[in-house]
Amino acid sequence: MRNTGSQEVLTPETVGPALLEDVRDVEVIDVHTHLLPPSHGKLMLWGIDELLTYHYLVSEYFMVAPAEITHELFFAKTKLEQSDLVWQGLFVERSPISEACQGVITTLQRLGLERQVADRDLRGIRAWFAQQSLDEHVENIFRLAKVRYAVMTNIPYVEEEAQHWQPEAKPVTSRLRKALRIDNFLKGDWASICEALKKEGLDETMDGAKEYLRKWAGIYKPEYMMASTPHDWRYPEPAAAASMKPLVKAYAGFGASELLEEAVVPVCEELSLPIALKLGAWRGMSPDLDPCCGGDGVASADVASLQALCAKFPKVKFLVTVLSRANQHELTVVCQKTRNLHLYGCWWYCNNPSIIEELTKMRTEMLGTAYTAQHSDCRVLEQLLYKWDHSRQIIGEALVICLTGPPWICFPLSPPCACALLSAPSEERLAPHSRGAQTRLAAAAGRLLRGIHGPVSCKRLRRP
Ligand code: RAT
Ligand code: ZN
Repeated sequence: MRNTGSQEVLTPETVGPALLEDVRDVEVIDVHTHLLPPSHGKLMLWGIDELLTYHYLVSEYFMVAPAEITHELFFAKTKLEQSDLVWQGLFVERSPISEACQGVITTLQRLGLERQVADRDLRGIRAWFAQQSLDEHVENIFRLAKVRYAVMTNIPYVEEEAQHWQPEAKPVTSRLRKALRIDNFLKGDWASICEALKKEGLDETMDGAKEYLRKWAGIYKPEYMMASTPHDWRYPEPAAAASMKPLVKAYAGFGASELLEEAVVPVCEELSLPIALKLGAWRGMSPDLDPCCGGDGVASADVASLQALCAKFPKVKFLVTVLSRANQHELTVVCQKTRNLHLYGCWWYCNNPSIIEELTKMRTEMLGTAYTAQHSDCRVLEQLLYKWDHSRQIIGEALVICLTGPPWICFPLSPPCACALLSAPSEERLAPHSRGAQTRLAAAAGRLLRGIHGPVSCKRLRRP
């Protein structure tokens, strides 16, 4: 990366290439993934067969699969057989041009497997992966992708996962940090929360729920608590749920707003943890694809609910990303007005080059560098390579346009730096509002601005 401390003067001609180089080379922090460490055994997904059976690709495969390949038939097959089918359908019989297909190609190229790709030699590709020693391979991928560390998604009430954390926590590489995922709280799913409480020997009460969150925060030491909200999530909840008769309520338990206000928020305040929300996934829209995690669709979310939540709890830091392109502009405005809200990433169906480009330009125009441009959402280790390569290219190009496009010309006074949007340390980006995060964020923004625009803020001059 270029030395941001030097006084090199950039001109309108040199600022573009310098910025592209910075964005390409900066070591990023990946604030949301589904990666898990090698010590978690089969939960850690890696290798060509996991890459080919990524749910984006399986969903795409069913668009072109022969009619006799039903969902039932496909999901009854072994991973290897599924991967063969996807390879044949999307990479051999057709040109792999979708973003998810291109991703596999970029990944294999980055691993030096161009020849095998050109020959459509899946066997050769499998043989290469089989030779890798896992711990070294993990390190190699993070190094090649220039990712300093990635935040995992850790779900305490999924038994398969929990067994790796208690009674004893397995070792976790320093390349991975933790996030405590609690979708069932934001969903108001009291029945499943009670099941989890029972398993832990805790009271099935609000106090028990708080104790549960404290306990798992103690085990994970997470960067934040997080949840993807139901597509029709509202805060506060519509009156009907809130005004249930006491008897019905005793049976139904607590609603999403109550759980948020009386358990999640107090524990996050107590532990100085931010709350990361993902809005707009329509779970189970196509249940046939649920076995591969591909059954979810997108819905426009209620951004006003998010704004109401942030206003009600000004001491809590909220992080947010939305799935629907239709929500993006409204959300950006809300972020600009809401000091305890931080926008991150182009999520899932928005993680496509055309949308990343559009969102990066809009966000930079409206927020400057006060947002986190991207997260990868990787499920399979090697996806770090393509998700970051592709995003870096598009984000870099979008920033060049923001900095040099008409009708303004920008004269940065020292070399640009991409840290702002891709790698502000989580201590600054994720710091809870209540612990002086404003100062830290302001300082970070200042540094980032210094990075991009030089020690003196950028001079904007009208084109003559
Ligand atoms: O992008 C994905 O892989 C989705 O299936 C979801 O996991 C989503 O990212 C989420 O975190 O809910
Ligand atoms: Zn995710």
